Amino acid sequence: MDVRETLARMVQEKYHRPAAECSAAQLYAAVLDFTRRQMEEKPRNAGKKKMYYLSMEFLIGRLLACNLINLGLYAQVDGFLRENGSSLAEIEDAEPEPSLGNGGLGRLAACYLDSAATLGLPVDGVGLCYHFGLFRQQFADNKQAAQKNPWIEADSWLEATGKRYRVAFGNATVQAVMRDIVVPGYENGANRLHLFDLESLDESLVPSGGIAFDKKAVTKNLTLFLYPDDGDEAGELLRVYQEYFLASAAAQMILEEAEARGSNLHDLDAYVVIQINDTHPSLIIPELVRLLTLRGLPQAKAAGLVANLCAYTNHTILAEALEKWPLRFIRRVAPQIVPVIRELDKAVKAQYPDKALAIIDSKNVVHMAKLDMHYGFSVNGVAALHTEILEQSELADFYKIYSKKFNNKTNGISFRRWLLAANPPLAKAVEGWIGPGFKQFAGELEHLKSLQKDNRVLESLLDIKMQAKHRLAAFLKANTGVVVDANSVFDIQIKRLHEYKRQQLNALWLIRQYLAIKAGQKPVRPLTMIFGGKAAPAYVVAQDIIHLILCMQQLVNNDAAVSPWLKVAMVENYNVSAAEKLFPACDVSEQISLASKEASGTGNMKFMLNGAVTLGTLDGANVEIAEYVGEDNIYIFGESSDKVIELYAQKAYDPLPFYQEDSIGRLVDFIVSRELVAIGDRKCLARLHRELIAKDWFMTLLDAQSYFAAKDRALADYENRAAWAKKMLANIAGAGFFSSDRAVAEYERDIWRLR
Ligand code: NBG
Repeated sequence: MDVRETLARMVQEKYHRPAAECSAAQLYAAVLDFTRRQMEEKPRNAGKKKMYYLSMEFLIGRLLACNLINLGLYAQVDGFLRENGSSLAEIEDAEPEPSLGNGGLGRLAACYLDSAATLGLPVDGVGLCYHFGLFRQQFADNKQAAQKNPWIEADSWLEATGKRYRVAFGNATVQAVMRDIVVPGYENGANRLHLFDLESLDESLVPSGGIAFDKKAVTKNLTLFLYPDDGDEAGELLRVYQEYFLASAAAQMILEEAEARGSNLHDLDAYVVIQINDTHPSLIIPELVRLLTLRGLPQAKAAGLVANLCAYTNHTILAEALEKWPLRFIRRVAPQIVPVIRELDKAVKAQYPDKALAIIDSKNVVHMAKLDMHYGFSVNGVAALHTEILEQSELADFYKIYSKKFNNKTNGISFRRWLLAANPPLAKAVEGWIGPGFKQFAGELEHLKSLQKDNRVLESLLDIKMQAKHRLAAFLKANTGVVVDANSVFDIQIKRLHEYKRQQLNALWLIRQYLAIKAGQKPVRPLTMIFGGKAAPAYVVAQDIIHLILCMQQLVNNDAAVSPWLKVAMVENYNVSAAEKLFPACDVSEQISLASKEASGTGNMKFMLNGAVTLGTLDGANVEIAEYVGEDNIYIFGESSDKVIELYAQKAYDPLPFYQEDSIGRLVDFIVSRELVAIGDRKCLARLHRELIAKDWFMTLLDAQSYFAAKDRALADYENRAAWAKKMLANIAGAGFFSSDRAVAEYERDIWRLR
């Protein structure tokens, strides 16, 4: 096929004019058609046994560039566009970004689909087709407002499959329609992402301007939003409805496909593996048992089969994410699975009288993680430290009885998206230095280590970083209105807003820097502090932290004595597309969670791969990053996870003594200073101030001094540009382990065993 000729013809047929006369949106739509056709021609990864990655979230991001890279067509398509006065980078902005995920968990799912397809494994994703996704974030009055985020257009990656499944609820029956997105592997076959949509969905339930809707109208609202507000009972019930909708449609589809591949259902575990991504899809377990018994299998046999084919990944130790549903909720949503859950629980209780192990507790609450651990053959955490914490404390009761089920799978990221697509200049330079092998075998990045003393390499690393900072500066100007200096240090914290991630700690450092400059202590080089992330609408403290950062942004950037030395830019509606611009341009990567609380983190990996140096606690995958780069190439601070776990166990943490130290207290008090209250909302600021002093559940003040010292050290080191470039190189060279190809290969070797 001649790519240019085909594209020219397709554009002409679609728009009756030559490409040079088409708008970016028209070119995008034509290239989309072209790419979809190429993807459909890819053979589907196949095999007797198939793996289904079940997840409420798939944060796939824009697909055009990555799909073209995987098809090996990027350069040719870009060439065609350039000949016609455009480029891929230019038309890319016409692609709406689906926001089918919240953060790391959903993005991980997307990276794993890419890697599984690349490794030729028959692995399909299964999730929901939310029309308005997670909300779109807008800033007004220094606060976050939530809007809907529609992404489904006439021209889209979605394909109709014609498949429909009936899902019966207690009070209604609905149809789940299956829509597919093809997932092409890098120079390999393709898989599918199946997204179930509610046939009777009614988008008009959501008035424009906001995200409120009738949460009780489940036959019309199920696939409107990801994570609708669950602050009340109707919201909680809606979550259970969504979860059962996914579980039931998925179970039916999986059985249908297994039979088509030759299973007689009694041997289902030889045909199917299901990875349950956090507890949200756990209802697949009772639903499969129910369907199998309806097909004539005895209950015990069905339960045994299901326990042999389900595997559970835990993505957090935060209690709020280990779901527990009152049995009465499940009875309302899907009464037919209640007897099944009771039977499963009864069998557990007969074997293990210990109350801590029961699926249904004495208050008639169903513990989803416990269901997964009893009726699954594998339980994994997502970084070495996280798995250790699961085994030794959070899930210790289960580790005692099921130690063989437990295993670790440290997360990974797709190098195609986070290096090849997001940072072409760096990818090209690396290829020039060590050859193209790293694109398929990420471990080859290690060869970069031998170039540590090569000044030309170090200089071009700095140069590539500078170019990326210029590109980000243009993006920040458009997105936030803030004009930043590419010569300043770019310090970036991008991730969901949550107290355990401690954006508030970073904000205290910002206050400290602001006050220092006000007092006449100018730094040697200006600094740009960049933030990005959404806060759950019902999470008040997280909203208050956003408010503080935005107020500081206004205060700092408008102060003529300070702004030449310090700028703040909080990206609005942080998403995958913004991330692709942010990661390549970062100097200092903020990974400052309270030790023990960040299960893994994956942004930390994207930063290191793009030559940023981590400033972080020994938490999640930071621990492994530190091992791979060596202590000279990372800035570690703060109390250990052991110490933190002990403080929680003994209820021994009190922020007050820290607050009483003047060097910290004056920063905390600045939150309610005259300057800030004049800009912001006194109530929000006072609430945050009080929270830090009276509760500080995630121990911000505990690590403040050591954080400040480590950050000061990093900024001082930055001035030795050659030494810093070596740190950058060491980070890129050490990143190979964090490829999702490695992670998925481990899942295959230890859990899925598809081959
Ligand atoms: C998140 C963790 C991250 C981790 C990702 C992917 C949830 C519930 N968990 O630390 O907070 O990197 O999962 O495993 O979103």
